[in-house]
Amino acid sequence: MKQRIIALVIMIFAFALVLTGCSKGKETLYIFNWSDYIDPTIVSEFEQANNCRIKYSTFDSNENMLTKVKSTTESFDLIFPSGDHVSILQELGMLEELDKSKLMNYGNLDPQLLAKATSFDLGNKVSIPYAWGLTGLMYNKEYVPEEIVASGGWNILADSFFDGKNKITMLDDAREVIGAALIYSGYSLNDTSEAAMTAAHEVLKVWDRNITQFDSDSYKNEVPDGTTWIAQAYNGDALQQISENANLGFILPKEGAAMWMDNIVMLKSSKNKELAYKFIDFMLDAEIAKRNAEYTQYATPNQAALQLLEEDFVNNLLINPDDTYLQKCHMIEYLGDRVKSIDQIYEAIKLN
Ligand code: N2P
Repeated sequence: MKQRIIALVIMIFAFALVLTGCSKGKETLYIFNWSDYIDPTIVSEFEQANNCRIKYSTFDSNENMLTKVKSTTESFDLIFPSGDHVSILQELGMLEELDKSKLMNYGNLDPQLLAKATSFDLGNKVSIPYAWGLTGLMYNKEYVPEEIVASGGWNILADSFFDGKNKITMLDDAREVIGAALIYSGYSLNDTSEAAMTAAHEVLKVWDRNITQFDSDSYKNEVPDGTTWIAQAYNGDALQQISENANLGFILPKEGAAMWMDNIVMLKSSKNKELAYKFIDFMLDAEIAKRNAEYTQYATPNQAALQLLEEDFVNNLLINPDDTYLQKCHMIEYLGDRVKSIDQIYEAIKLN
C-alpha cells in the first residue's frame, strides 16, 4: 500500500513537471471565436510550428462576444466577429489597424469578397474575412414529414403540425430571428421602417406559438437526438451534423436567407501582436484554409483555397448557392441606432 502511494505521488509530481515544463516560458495567444468554427488540428499545428500556446475560447452569438470583450479583464488578441460587429467594435475604438505587409498570404483572399467587406470595414483596414454563410432550417427526418419540408419556406415554422409540440427552436440572435420574419414578409432584412417592423412582429407572434426556445448552440445536439425537430440553423453547423447522421436535413428557405461574413480582427489591447499576425497569416495559407473549410463546412473567402477544394464541396448548393438564390439573400448590415427597433421586437417576443 505504502509503495503504491509513493508511486502515485511520484507520478503526480512527474505529470506536474511535464505540464509546467511545457507551458512555462511559452508565448500564449488568446483567441475568441464562434464554437465549432475551426479545425482543432490546425490550432495544434500552429502551436507546434511556433512553439507557443493558444488559449482558445468560444462564443455562440455576436451579442455574447461583445459583452465579454467589453467587460472582461482577460484580454483577447484575436476575435472573430460578423461584419456588423466589426463596425461596432471599430466604433468603440477597440480594433488595431492591420499592417498587411505582415501577411504574406493576404493575396489569397477573393478581391470580390474583400470589396463586399468594405460595407462594414471601409478600406479593409481592421478585418480579415474568415468565412461566410447562410442561415436556414435544420430538421430531423424521423419527426418532420417530408411534405412539410417540401413547402420549402420560412412559414414551415408556423405549420399546425407543430402546434403545442414544443419542438422548434430559433437562434438567440435578434438580427437572425427578426431577419427571417422580414425576409418571409418580403422586406429586406435590414429594413427597420415601421411597416417592416409591424409585419415582422405579426409573423413572429404566429411562429412563436411553436417556438420552444431561442438558443444558438443547443440545436446542434437537440435536432440529432430528437429533442428539437426543426431549428433555425447556420448552414455549416447543420452540415457538420448531417455528415455524421443521415436522418438530418437542411434547407435554405425559398424566400431567401440571412447572409453573414465572419472576420478575424485584432484588438488594440493585444499584448502579442506579432504572434497574432502569424496566426492570421497561417489561417490565410491556401492549404490550411482548404482544410478548415472542409472541417467547418463553411464557404471560404480564400480563392486560392477554393481552387484546392473538391468539386463536391465547391458545388454544394447549401454551401455555395447559385446566383439566383444569392440574389434573394441579405447580408446582415450594421444599422447603428436603427437596430433598437429590431431589438425591441425581439425582446417583446422573448418575454411573451
Ligand atoms: C459557427 C457559427 C458561425 C456563424 N458555429 C455565425 N456567424
